[in-house]
Amino acid sequence: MELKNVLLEKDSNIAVITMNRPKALNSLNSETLKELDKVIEVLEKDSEIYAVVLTGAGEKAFVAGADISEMKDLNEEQGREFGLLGNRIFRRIEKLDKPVIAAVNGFALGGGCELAMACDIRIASIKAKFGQPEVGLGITPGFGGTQRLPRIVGVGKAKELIYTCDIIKADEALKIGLVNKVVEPEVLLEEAKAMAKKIAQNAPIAVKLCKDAINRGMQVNIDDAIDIEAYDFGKCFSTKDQKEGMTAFIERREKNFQNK
Ligand code: DAK
Repeated sequence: MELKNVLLEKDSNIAVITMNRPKALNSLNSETLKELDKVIEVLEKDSEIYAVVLTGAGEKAFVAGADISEMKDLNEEQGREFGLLGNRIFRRIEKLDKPVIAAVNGFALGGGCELAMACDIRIASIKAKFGQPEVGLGITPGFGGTQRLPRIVGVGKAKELIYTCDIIKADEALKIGLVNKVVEPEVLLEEAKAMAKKIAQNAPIAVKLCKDAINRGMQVNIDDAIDIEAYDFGKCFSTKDQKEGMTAFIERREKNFQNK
């Protein structure tokens, strides 16, 4: 598949995905969603990539939501199909076996905010703006907003943002825990890549298992969650990287992880 709306670049052990429809503020039409799906599939199979950065092309938007002009005339069945397509891809990002950092460079509205929330970590430029404007368009958030936003910022704040369609700036997003960090626009990508590189220095399988344990553990009761952690902890001892990490510590030398 030829990619034009979504770009993928690799830089040693990290990958950068760029949503690339700046004329329409990187909004998500079905073509873009299908390209994103393809890119995620490529990354799922790439054992040399340990962390991913996801950003938007241009200076204005990360992703300004689902494409309203495409959605406008959908019937009930087509609307459901569009929603299922987006949800399947966002879930695929959430379950990807490497951390994904959203570098939010501008508007992250509707499906754009939902895309950022499907990532593990969000770093925002001071120019970023977040919101779920769907009820103002006569729809509910359709790509997980009603589910992920309350899990990230708490039920009360999520309800306020979703019911009012308020658009909040990066500093407010930081205050409510929607983003991890706010930086100047010129250094956003650099900061996100630096964090990705820092993650990529650690044992990739251990990082992957942490993502799995946190994501699955947050959905179940604490006893089951601790079982998930114990199982993933045990799995580490079947890896060469666990032996390498501990041996390097004892021998006081640099570690050399191999994702094995
Ligand atoms: N869709 C399509 N085109 C968009 C767009 C969008 N979401 N956002 C912007 N654009 C296009 C504009 O139409 C314009 O195109 P031209 O007129 O130049 O051809 C170009 O991008 C530049 O936008 P503006 O001229 O409007 O730029 P401004 O700086 O004046 O305003 C803005 C920027 C971000 C405030 C404004 O563009 C805006 O309000 N955009 C819409 C934001 C929004 O409401 N986003 C949420 C979309 S709803 C579901 C599945 C999914 C969803 C729901 C249900 N199921 C089926 C279950 C998700 C829904 C959403 O995401």
